Amino acid sequence: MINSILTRELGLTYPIFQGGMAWVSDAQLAAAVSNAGGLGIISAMNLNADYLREQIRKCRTLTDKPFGVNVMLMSPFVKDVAQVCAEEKPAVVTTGAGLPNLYMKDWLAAGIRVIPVVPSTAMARLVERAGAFAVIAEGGESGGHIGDLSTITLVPQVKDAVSIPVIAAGGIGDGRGVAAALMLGAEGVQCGTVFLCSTECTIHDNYKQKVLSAKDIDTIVTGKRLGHAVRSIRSPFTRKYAKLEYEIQTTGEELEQMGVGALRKAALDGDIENGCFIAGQCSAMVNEIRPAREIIETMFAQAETLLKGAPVWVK
Ligand code: TUI
Repeated sequence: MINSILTRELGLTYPIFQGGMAWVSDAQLAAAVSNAGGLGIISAMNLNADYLREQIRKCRTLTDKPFGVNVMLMSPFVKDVAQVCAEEKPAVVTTGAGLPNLYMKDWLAAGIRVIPVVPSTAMARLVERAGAFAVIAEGGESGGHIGDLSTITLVPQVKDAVSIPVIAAGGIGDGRGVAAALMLGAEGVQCGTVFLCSTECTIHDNYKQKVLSAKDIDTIVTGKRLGHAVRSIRSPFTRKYAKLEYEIQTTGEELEQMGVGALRKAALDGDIENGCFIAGQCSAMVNEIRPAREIIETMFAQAETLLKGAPVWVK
């Protein structure tokens, strides 16, 4: 077994979080991951407080294990969603796409472990001072909104910058990634892409097929011009978007407008033409649809074998 402060403190069997993915991470997926011994996470995405409350309550009917909520800080409903977290008290709140400090006091007062995603050492230090239980150091291999650094450079630097636990995210697609993350100093991992193709994930089958057929160089980053770099699988949407993004006459509003609803179209409708199929660089490492439990168990069995074999390198 691979234990860490995260398994002990959060009551997990495996130190793995399932990323909070907009239009993907619902109560069903979160409960499946939590039941398998990881930490399932419900995404509050950019929907309202009622949606989140309903998903939290649904998750409680599906698992008696701890789970978390991811608050996307750019959501128009962020204040209400933060309030629902303080009321419903999930074991963990993770945050993304911004600074969570405004809400942390309320969450901490509710006894919630706050674990922000940080793209830099400066932000890691900031949230540590504000009372974060741990940080998720997410490298640019991830799907979705990404920072500039890669996982291999970010994780050790964040580890040196703070004394709270570090969870590595970005590009972790199998047990080799898990073992590497631990060697970089992380106490656990967060994975998103691998769970897109879990049996329990409710996204449209076209989305799963996009991930299953993706090759190593099939993801692309768009949105840099707006200051929101987003990694997704190459598609008619990314081709249109990338073309417009580099045309000088395109306005910021036009680009913003084009992105509206694109995640929903991918996840709910499986809209190959207009959907934005967010996924990370490890998409090509995902080759079958399997239950979340099997994904986690094979990943950690492989990591354990690798770590046990590590003395071979030392004379
Ligand atoms: O948040 C994510 N991934 C996401 S959010 C999302 S929805 C969205 N759609 C369009 C544009 C932007 C968001 C899709 N995928 N991952 C966690 C994450 N957080 N990655 C990077 C960050 C981050 C970036 C900047 C965290 C803090 C931060 O602070 C900068 C600041 O000054 O706010």
